[in-house]
Amino acid sequence: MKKVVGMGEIMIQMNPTEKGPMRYQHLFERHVAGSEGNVIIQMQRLGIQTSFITAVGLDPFGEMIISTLKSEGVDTSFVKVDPKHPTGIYFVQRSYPIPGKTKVFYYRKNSAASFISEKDIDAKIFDDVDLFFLSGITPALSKRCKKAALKAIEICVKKKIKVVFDTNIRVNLLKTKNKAFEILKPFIESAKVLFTGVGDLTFLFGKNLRESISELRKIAKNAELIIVKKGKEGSICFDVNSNTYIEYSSFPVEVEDELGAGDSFDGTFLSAMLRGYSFEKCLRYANASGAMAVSLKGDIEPLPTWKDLDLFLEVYEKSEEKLLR
Ligand code: KDG
Repeated sequence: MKKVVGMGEIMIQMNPTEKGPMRYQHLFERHVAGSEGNVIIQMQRLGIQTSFITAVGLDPFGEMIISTLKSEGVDTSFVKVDPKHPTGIYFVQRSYPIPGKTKVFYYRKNSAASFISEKDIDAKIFDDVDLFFLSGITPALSKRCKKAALKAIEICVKKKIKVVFDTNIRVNLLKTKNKAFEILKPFIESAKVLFTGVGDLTFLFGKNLRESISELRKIAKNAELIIVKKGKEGSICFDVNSNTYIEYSSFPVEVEDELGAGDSFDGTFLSAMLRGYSFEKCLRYANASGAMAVSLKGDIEPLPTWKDLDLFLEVYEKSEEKLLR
């Protein structure tokens, strides 16, 4: 069985029962979410053996995160409980001021995860591992986190483990384009598989899509695959070895909460890739997964199994008879 390790911050997500401005929200649902954790849970759900490096506070929220990871089957041996710093929390505002778009309010400064340091990264975490996943959020959390993430990458390079990186820009943490380049560059350079999105490319390069991808390629010296998520416009996979672009269109669905779509996309693409599927098939499954993620609240709850994905694709691409009870 393939083994994958992820690293990042998982938080408590407070998602209001209603869409609209935060100032009028009274009732909230409590979820557990965090970009890299979402990717890892998606992969675990698709039959990959996973493990996650993170830190949570010594508080009930940290307990919720650990029990969620455990209940999903993710190995929590490398989750640190930090008695000095709290678990991060964030609030979600759906469909306001832009219909269909989600805005977030973070309470994550000095969170336990932002105190992950090099000493938390032990080479034995990576024994028999096939792939390591992290995103631009982790090194942006703090200088300590960046050093820890670089140490993890160094170990992976030595052990010939495939490094997968998603640029995953959070302006809230990276602030400016220059800071984003400074923090993300070494990770983009080391990645064998690189995920990004149209928003990230525009933020970094401010050019049209093809030009931005070729700018990114100049930095991504080790990348074999560059995958660009285009939301409603579908996705593109650039296969560096054969110099080919593969495109796949999206599946139109009603958007309830767009958070987590990119993560379910990544987790599904990687799981399909580890099964040896063609890049076209990887994109087809990943686009389906992203569509399923935006149609429900919460990041983890909508993450599909292979059976869910196959049913979704059959109904979307063929007929509704499969839905008969
Ligand atoms: O990808 C969804 C994430 O944005 C969300 O769960 C919170 O990890 C998060 C972040 O840093 O924005």
